[in-house]
Amino acid sequence: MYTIDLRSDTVTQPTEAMRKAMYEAEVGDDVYGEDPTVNRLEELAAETAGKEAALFVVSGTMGNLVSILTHCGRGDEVIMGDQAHTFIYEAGGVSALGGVHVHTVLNGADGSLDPRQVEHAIRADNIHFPVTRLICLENTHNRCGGAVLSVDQMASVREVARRHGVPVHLDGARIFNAAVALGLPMRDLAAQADSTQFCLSKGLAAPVGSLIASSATFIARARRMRKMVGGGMRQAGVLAAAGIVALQQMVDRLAEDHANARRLAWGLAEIPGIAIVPEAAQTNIVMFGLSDPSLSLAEFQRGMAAHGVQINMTDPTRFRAVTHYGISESDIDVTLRAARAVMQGMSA
Ligand code: TLP
Repeated sequence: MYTIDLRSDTVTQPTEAMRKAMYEAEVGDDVYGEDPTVNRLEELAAETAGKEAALFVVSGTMGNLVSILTHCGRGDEVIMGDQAHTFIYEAGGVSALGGVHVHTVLNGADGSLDPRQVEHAIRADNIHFPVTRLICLENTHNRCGGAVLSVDQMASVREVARRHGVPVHLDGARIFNAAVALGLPMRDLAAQADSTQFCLSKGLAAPVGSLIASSATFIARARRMRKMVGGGMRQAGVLAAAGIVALQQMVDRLAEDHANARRLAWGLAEIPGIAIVPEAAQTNIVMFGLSDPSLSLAEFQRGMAAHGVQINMTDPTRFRAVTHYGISESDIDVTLRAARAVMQGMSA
């Protein structure tokens, strides 16, 4: 059966151009710094992000882990949103592996952090407290429905951080979605953070990999951290080659994913029984629920799967559908017809 996989943009398949570049990639041992394709990707990533240097890592999770371990020592504290991917979905790695203490502040529904709350969370110099060493932002914000943080929203947190001498790390897994939605170069967003990680293997469709971008000294230290967590790769140029294509060819087309997400959100809003705020679909993520609390979300999910449409349940009350390179406008129309049929069946 033809399936429409809206579970995540991580399911994207490499493009023809990526496969060709992977086949042809010139490679070497990257732990010796001798893989020319990895070096080229890291230079391109640094330039794109407007930073001095960049480091290729295997995943977004490793990008955040290595960045946080580079910023923080054992017993230090990192402030992040209570809906942050790093807090919820990264297996507690920063605490388990780095002994880093996580201090959450509430995320707004728009993914933002209130700068006053962040300032309140920064610890005073007192032997009872851990030392606040880092503040993390996420843009776009996954659990807040792909919400985009504006430059001003980021800058307001940066300003507090700077006043207290605390650096900012950006989980920019989908930073290009934010940049395309805002019509800005990605570097304008990265400029609001001291370090950022961004993913190649989400909407940009590369098979593997993320980059950390920051100052040259930070990246040199992060390189050692990456080795420590087992992320030193050898002939990784075969992967980096796809990443170069991702950065060069796949950014502007994210606008199509955003248009498809809007089409899905506004279409779902017309289906009786679906609870959604369609205006909230700013990028490629659509969150929705069922308006009748007695109806089973699991049943709806199964019904959609029976029509060949896969969606994820983010929590017991919400579904997440993510548009991406493998999803066309007509797939959205099929999805909407399936949702209408499933809702009719469930309410009958
Ligand atoms: N998110 C995945 C799942 O882990 C939930 C997804 O399907 O959306 N930061 C953000 C904001 C992310 O959304 C993700 C992946 C990561 C970091 C981690 O990236 P990977 O999966 O490459 O480790």
